[in-house]
Amino acid sequence: MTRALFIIDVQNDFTEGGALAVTGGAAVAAGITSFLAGSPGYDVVFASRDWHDPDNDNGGHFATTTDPDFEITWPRHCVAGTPGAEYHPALDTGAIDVHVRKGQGKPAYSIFEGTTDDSLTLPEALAERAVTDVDVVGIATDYCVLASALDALDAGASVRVLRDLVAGVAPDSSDAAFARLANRGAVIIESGSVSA
Ligand code: VGL
Repeated sequence: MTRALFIIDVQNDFTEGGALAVTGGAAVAAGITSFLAGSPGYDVVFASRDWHDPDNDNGGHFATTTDPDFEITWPRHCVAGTPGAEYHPALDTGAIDVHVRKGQGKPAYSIFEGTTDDSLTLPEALAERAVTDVDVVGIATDYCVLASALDALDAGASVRVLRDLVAGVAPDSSDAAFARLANRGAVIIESGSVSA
C-alpha cells in the first residue's frame, strides 16, 4: 500500500479575509500543519492550488456581469501569481512533495484537472508513485474536496476524507458532499484516528 495525502486549495482567497472566504479555512490550514507534524506516515503529499487567469472570466467561473451565485459563478479568486492564490501562511508547505495547479482559463474543481510542476497529469503522478490510498483534506468540502475525492475513487484508490481538516462553503452542501462520498465508498474519519 502506498499512501498519499491530497491537500486541496488551502489558499488565502479561500480563507477568512479572502475573496471567496470559507469559514474555518484558516483553522484547516493550521490543523493540517499540526496533523503533519505528528508524522502521519504518508508516502507522498500532494497539494493543489486554484490558479486562474487574470484577464478573462475563466470559462464563466468568475461572475462578471451578475452577482455570483456561489454554486456555478464565483467572485474573482485565486488569480495566478497574486497573494490570494498563495498557500495560507499557516500551512506548512515544506511538507508538500508535489504541487498541482489547476483552473488556468477554466473552472477546475478537482485536483485531477490539474498539472504538477513537473508537467504530469494526476493519473501520471499517482502511477509514478504507485499510490493506492488517498486521504483528502482542505477547502472546500462541497466543491473542490468533493470533486477531488470522487475522482480519486474513480481512479481506483481507497479514499478517506478527514472530516475535521476540511471546511465547506455551506453546511447543507457540505453534509450532502459527505453523504455522497460515503455512498460512493469513501470513509469519513477524524484525523485523530489516522495512524502511520
Ligand atoms: C472552489 C469554488 C470555486 C474550491 C474553487 O476550492 O472548493 N470553490 N472555486
